[in-house]
Amino acid sequence: MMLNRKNKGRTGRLGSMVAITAVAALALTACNSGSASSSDTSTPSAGGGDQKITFIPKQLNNPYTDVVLGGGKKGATEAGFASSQVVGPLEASASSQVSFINAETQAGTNVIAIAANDPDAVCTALGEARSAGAKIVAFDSDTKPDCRDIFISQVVAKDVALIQTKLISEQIGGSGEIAILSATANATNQNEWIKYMEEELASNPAYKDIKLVAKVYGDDNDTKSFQEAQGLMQAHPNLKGIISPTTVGIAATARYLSTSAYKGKVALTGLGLPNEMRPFVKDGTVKEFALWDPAQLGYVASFAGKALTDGKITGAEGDTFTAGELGERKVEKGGLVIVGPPTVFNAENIDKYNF
Ligand code: RAM
Repeated sequence: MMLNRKNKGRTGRLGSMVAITAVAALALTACNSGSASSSDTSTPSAGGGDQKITFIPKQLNNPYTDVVLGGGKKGATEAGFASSQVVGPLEASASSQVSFINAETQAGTNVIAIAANDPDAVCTALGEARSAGAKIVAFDSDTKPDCRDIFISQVVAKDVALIQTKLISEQIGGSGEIAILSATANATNQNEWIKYMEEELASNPAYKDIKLVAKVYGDDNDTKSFQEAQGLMQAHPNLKGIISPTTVGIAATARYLSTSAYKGKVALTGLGLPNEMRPFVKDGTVKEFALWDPAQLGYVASFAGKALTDGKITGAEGDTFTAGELGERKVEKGGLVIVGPPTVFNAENIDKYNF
């Protein structure tokens, strides 16, 4: 469990919950097939009347999503929602979340927490949900700011980019061709990180000998990501490194590299789940990568949703609310709430983390 320094002593219980809730969420999504799924996870009310929160992740069947939603469910119970549930598409395509939002509007759900697959495509549906009285919490991947009340962001977006450019530069010795293997082409979060990476590569003299030669999209689909990694190596024989700012992409790319002639020769970094990346760190395919604690993202999103629906905050700059054992959070400019710092994982520390 990763800790925010100021909250260190207080996060133990959340940490022990992560593994349990992640397993439960995995079990739920494993039962789903077809193009849409839902899981009702009603929990007893702790004073929230009949208030309901529904999480709509980018997609189900993504281990990252499962960890986020484990934290979200725990947060929902502690914050006092009468029930929490997860619904969402199996693919992270731009408009795939619209029908789920509409169903929540019909159901009179108090809080819709959404990781947007596209910043614009969800806006009309979210506007209708808000007209019907729902509060909208974006988490992980933002909507256009005027389509939601608040955005729970894992880490300052620019810092997510900077850590990855630094890691790839270190791993390729500061020069050579690199590529980015991202999630979907519309993903708000990945696109913002990539924008900052490109700016940094272009403006920081330390990176003047690094050349970004390709950006490809694995759509947060394991098979497509694996094939894109393979394609990159064929198209760019001089490639020295790959940044994959998505847990699905980095795991698939690591799997491809680990049994190829490029293992240990072509560097791979980005954002990964320690539990998925552990074998590839141990076998020498990957040296270092980064992430934050996904459970904390869902946990804070639930408390933000409760504060909004109770009228305690509006999402305005300077608003504060208490996120359970993670303590007080402040809303920054643009309705932004930052959850925690990124952590870098490598062979020395990876066994300390279980998510
Ligand atoms: C994938 C998703 C998610 C992102 C992580 C890092 O699981 O694209 O949105 O935050 O990677």
